[in-house]
Amino acid sequence: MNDYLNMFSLEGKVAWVTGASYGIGFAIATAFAKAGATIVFNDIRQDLVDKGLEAYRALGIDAKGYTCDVTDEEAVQALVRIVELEVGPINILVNNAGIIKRIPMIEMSAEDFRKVIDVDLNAPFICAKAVIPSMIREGGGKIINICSMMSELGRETVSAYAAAKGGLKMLTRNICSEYGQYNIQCNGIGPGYIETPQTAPLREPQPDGSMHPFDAFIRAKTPANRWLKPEELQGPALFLASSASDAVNGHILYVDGGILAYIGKQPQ
Ligand code: NAP
Ligand code: GCO
Repeated sequence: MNDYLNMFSLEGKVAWVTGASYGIGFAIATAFAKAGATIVFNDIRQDLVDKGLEAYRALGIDAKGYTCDVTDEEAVQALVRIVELEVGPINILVNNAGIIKRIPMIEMSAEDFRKVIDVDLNAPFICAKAVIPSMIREGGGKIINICSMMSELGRETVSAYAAAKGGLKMLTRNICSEYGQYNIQCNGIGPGYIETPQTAPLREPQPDGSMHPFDAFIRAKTPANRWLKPEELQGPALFLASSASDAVNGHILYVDGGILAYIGKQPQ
């Protein structure tokens, strides 16, 4: 039994999770730490990093936190150099940092569109590019890109996000194609609708006390009939970060409570 569990061990590994002070990134990093990895995370503001450091400490995790904007290539390259010196070469990268702007497309400025593409698509390219050379030197590595339902589906108001997350799916396949020969596995996780600050506006109670209409919409679309929790991404992320998935490459693992398999709740 233990041999099987050892496949999921991250003992001795350094894992960098971007934007991991809270939310999905925090949940994933926490699981990696419990599996033995040293955790490196960054966030865009120092106060978020401090909040993250405190949250990790509260769980007994000695994470290393850095302030870094993942869209800034020079800052990312500098961060990776510092981490290599202070912690060691990065074996696992999770491109988690992301933003969404919910604006009807014809009302959206080109600047806002570019901003979303910058954080959700260009930054995963920048971060992966920064760690792949040392992964090659070290004989392999794991890259996990946090995709979305919007890697497959469209929805009103999320044109930039869908374009970025669809692009991230193809970046995942391309990193696999280009660097699989160096024992680098690059896979994606496509979360369904997860209870985090990013989706808080879609779950806000209404002035009359009723739930936001988006809540019923998502439940009707999800065979599990509920929102998912960040912790439900821990097992899938651990699988993709560990040697248990060494033959899995270029795959998007949708963790969506069944949304993509389902046409939606039929009328009663
Ligand atoms: P979140 O709660 O908004 O957390 C995202 C984190 O990334 C925040 O700490 C954010 O900082 C940080 N960040 C944003 N821009 C950054 C930048 N330029 N540099 C460094 N850090 C930056 O999001 P989440 O819901 O946990 O989502 C995490 C990932 O999963 C995102 O890629 C998201 O698109 C994806 N996802 C989420 C869901 C969902 O239902 N929640 C579903 C599918 C996919 P700030 O607080 O300053 O913005
Ligand atoms: C939206 C959501 C998305 C989802 C997620 C789906 O407006 O559709 O906020 O961000 O949470 O990405 O997988």
